[in-house]
Amino acid sequence: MVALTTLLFDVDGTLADTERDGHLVAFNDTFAKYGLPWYWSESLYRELLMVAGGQERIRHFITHYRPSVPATTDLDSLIASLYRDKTQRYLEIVRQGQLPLRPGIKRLITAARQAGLRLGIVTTTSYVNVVTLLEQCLSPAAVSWFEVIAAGESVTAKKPAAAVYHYALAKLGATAAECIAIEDSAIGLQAALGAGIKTIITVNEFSRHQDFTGAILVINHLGEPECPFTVLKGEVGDTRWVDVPLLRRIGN
Ligand code: XBP
Ligand code: MG
Repeated sequence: MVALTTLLFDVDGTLADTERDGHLVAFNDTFAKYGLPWYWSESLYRELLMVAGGQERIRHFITHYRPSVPATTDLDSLIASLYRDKTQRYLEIVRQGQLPLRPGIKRLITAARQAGLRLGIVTTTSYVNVVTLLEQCLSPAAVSWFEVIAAGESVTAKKPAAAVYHYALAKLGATAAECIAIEDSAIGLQAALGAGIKTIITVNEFSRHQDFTGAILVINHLGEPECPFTVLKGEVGDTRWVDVPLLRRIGN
């Protein structure tokens, strides 16, 4: 039996519900700014979220949904430029404080630090997006609480590839067996499982109907004493929110 030493947090959909009120708004505002007749509805975005990474998602949209694209446009530079502007728009939204942390995130991170657990971030989004969200929502010092921030730029193959989790483990000098990942999506789960890491899923509006086979626990959120979680899959006894004792118990 290997003792739990490390918690690895996904970002989008896990730390905060960033997709609908953050990334999706930023994508659509950017399309409008460029005069493109593209609009991603929430139901379309649910499908597009199966492709991780903003640039990859835009490219997938162009290839599979065949929207009108200016005839003279070099696709690679259009995508790169859209992504740059979309990131600026997203950062504005984060800085305006419009994306609160999900239930239990602040409490669990605080408790994990007090218990001496190591913390890491493993995400598909960019480093600047992570840092801005952590500083805005958690604490101006929060970046220093995480020993590794494995982000979109850290690896070539994004989730569901396991590369970003392998990258985080290597940076930490940790084994998969001593970690638990907290994710919100099937592609995040596949990435963590691909690296051999036990994974808890906190579902959200975009991911709740996905396949979470292989997760050690599936819940609606991490829970708070005044707002307990609902267990969708897994066994937690009498526990009503994710705390360090529960993690130690189910992590073995
Ligand atoms: C979620 C993603 C990202 C975001 C958009 O990442 O797949 O692509 O939707 O951010 P995770 P970017 O759940 O791994 O945190 O546009 O910066 O990619
Ligand atoms: Mg996610």
